[in-house]
Amino acid sequence: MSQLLKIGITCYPTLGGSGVVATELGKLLAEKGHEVHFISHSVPFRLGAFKKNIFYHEVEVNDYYVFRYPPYDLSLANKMAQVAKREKLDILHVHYAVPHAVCAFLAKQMVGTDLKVVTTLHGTDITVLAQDESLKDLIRLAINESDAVTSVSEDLMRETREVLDITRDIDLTYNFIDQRIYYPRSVESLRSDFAFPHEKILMHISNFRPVKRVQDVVDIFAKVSEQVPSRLLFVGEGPELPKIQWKIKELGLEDKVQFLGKQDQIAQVISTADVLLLPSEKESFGLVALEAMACGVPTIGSLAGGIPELVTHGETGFLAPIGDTQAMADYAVHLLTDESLAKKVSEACLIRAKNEFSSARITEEYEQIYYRVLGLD
Ligand code: GMT
Repeated sequence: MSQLLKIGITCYPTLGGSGVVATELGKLLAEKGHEVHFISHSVPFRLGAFKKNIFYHEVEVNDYYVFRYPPYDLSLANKMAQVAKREKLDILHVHYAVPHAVCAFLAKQMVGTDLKVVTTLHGTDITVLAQDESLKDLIRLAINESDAVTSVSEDLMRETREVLDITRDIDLTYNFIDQRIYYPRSVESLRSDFAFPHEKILMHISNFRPVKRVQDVVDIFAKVSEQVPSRLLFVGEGPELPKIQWKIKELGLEDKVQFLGKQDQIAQVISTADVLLLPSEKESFGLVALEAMACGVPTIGSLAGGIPELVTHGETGFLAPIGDTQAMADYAVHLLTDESLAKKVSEACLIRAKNEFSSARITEEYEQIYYRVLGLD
């Protein structure tokens, strides 16, 4: 048996794909016998029930009156160092360069070089923050000083090198799904709550940030619903939501569109859909498309970021240039009106999710990285 490790994990613990990936990874590592210590400002939302080998350390922020902004990052760095020393951590695995890799860098200065830092890049830290001159040099330092850096897609890796002028090795570790949670299931009764049997369901799940181009989702649906009896379900909440609600009203689509808000049981919700729409402007990976894929639901989306590394055009979904809502609508009509094509694509989705993005495979890839930086490989 490989050596069991003590691993600290820091992520954004609230909603978001990076928090999901970090938390699910921690749970899987704990199942394999490693000791996992989450260090964050609140309990990661996907942590679930109390489990063996999982610990949580809360970062308390000093709100002293001279501070204009409470120094969360400094408190986090200090907490990382304290936990690392007390628990004798081998690894600090941080998700997001800003501020987490920077805090880990500081923690390592306090603890010593035996503590190894692994940084996983998820997207926004590079595609948005690294473009900001006020943060760029700091992000470059945190990445260069990490003992290993992983990226969730080749596209993000390329962009990291380009934007930050970084030449160091970066490991590719795709997002993954736990197949005990994401699998195709019969949801006929749930489905009948949202659509008549002859209608198709299109779905969009996101945090409704401008980068998700949710208005394109509405445009695609407006075109599809002219040709195919269908419904559109929105899952999630975020800044663009009011604009979208207004647009739906303006187009007279209210009867065909429902907003489900934030949902916990994403696997069940996705299983009600015939197709997922993901027309993002930027998407380093697109975890939601993988979750759909594992449930046998294909994605129609944009050729943005890492999406083409996940969705194989013509096999497990269909992709078009960013903003080309006509092409995306045409693909949707094609898929939704050809039953044998839909069945073939759905089956291809299940195979691809299982073969390429299983939790067992990706967890092992992360473990290999930990062993490598510790000199245990
Ligand atoms: O998509 C978001 O806005 C959330 C963001 C996050 O911080 O969790 O997601 C990013 O990380 C996910 C997990 O690696 C990826 O699947 C998403 O593609 C990525 N989002 C963007 O690149 C916009």
